[in-house]
Amino acid sequence: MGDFDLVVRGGTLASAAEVFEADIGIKDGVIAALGRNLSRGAEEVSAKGLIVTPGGLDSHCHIEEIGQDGTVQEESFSSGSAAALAGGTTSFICFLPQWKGYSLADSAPGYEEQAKRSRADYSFHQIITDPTAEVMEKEVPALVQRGIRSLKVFLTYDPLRLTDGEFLRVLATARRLGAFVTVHCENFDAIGWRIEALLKAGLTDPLQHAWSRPPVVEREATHRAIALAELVDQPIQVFHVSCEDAAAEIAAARARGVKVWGETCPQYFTLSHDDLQGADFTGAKAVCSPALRERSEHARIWRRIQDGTLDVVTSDHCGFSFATAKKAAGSSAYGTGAAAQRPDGMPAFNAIPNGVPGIETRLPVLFSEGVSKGRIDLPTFVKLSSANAAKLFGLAGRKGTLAPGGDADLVLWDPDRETTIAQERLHHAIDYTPWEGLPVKGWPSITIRRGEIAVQEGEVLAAPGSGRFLSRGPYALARGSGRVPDGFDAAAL
Ligand code: DUC
Ligand code: ZN
Ligand code: ZN
Repeated sequence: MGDFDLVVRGGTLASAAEVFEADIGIKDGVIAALGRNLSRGAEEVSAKGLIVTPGGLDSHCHIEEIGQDGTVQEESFSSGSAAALAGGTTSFICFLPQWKGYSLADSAPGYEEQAKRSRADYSFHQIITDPTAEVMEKEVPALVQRGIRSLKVFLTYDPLRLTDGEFLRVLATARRLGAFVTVHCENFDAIGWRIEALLKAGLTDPLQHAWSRPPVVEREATHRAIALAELVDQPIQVFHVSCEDAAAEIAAARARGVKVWGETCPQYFTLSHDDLQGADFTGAKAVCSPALRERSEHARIWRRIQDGTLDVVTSDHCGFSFATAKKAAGSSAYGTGAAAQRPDGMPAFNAIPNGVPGIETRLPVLFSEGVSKGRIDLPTFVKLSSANAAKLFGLAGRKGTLAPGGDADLVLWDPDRETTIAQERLHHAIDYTPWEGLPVKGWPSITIRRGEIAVQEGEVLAAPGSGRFLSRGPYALARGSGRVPDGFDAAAL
């Protein structure tokens, strides 16, 4: 018997800090040693000519989510996690729903049981849509005790959105408990007003989804979310930043010392209004919120990635197929308004469920557009794909790391493999990818999850149920800075 269960030998390792040559010795699912010429393992994998990064952590994806209207997003934990692993993501954080008018316990019963089918490790953000005293004073503290330490709020979508008063209540509770808060920032009333006018003008195409929520709508809500978080002194992450307007709000607040972080997604630096204008209603495939922007916005998003304002890239993966959801006047919470029909029988833009599938393509697109095109270096890729999310969500030291003691989640990248993204080769359960035909350079050859080969050359070997729930303990980053206006800490009462 060797010292190790598995040795990954001869690769170029990329961590969030450096790039170096070493073997990786793995024991009991954990990285046990790094070094040259490690002794033999019971199993050996050659990484010669490959780049080895920590496994991806997708800290924002919607999997098998059950809506208040009874609809279930089409991606199951089994299919979604197979797709994640095939694309180099070994763990993810998805959402526990709260239905308005329901306790947390009574919302989407059985959801946590379903998650046990995952092949990748997983955790949850708890969505709060109805912050009653019972929920905030009893259920959320119990949830945090169970290791679910992040809350998600929406400032738009009916029936998900919170008023400012409700949002403040969530922020104050999170601060008392040392939980983290993530926010979808768009102005609900502004969007509703624009939708009404667009429909009145007979403008119903998928492109008008973007017209209904231009950057100013996102900027306003981002500014407001940050201001309220600053008032409470509660750390937040602004989800899916799509434009410079919103990113600039985050950068300005960070410069003042506010604990705010910004996330973006591959759709915001690769897709644009052009994709919303596909023939035969295929523009619906690219409907997501915040909406896609003009192509000229991409360079600005890259600049904000490069300057660290946007320091996490997630998929915001959504399980809405073109045939069954996007074209079918989707009955989903992630749409805005009744299904006004068009003469061609397709739904008006406001009734198309919002969201794109991207859990499998997130890292290959980021690697290709970022590393292969020279926009970011390998340590930055690691920060964006796993290490920064691990810090923000209380998984540092366990995920997103190559250091001994961390989980042996690894991706062996072939940096020279050139291919095009094709639906027929993906593992997700959705019937399209918005990146169909995109040429990419760099692809995961092998994904290792906690020391086991989970995917080899596109073949998923990890079984449903082999993923583990990631319970998260207290951590400093989720704590307030101690700065409150006038020294009066209203959240402490
Ligand atoms: N945006 C999407 O595009 N889909 C799901 C939720 C969201 O905020
Ligand atoms: Zn969102
Ligand atoms: Zn989302």
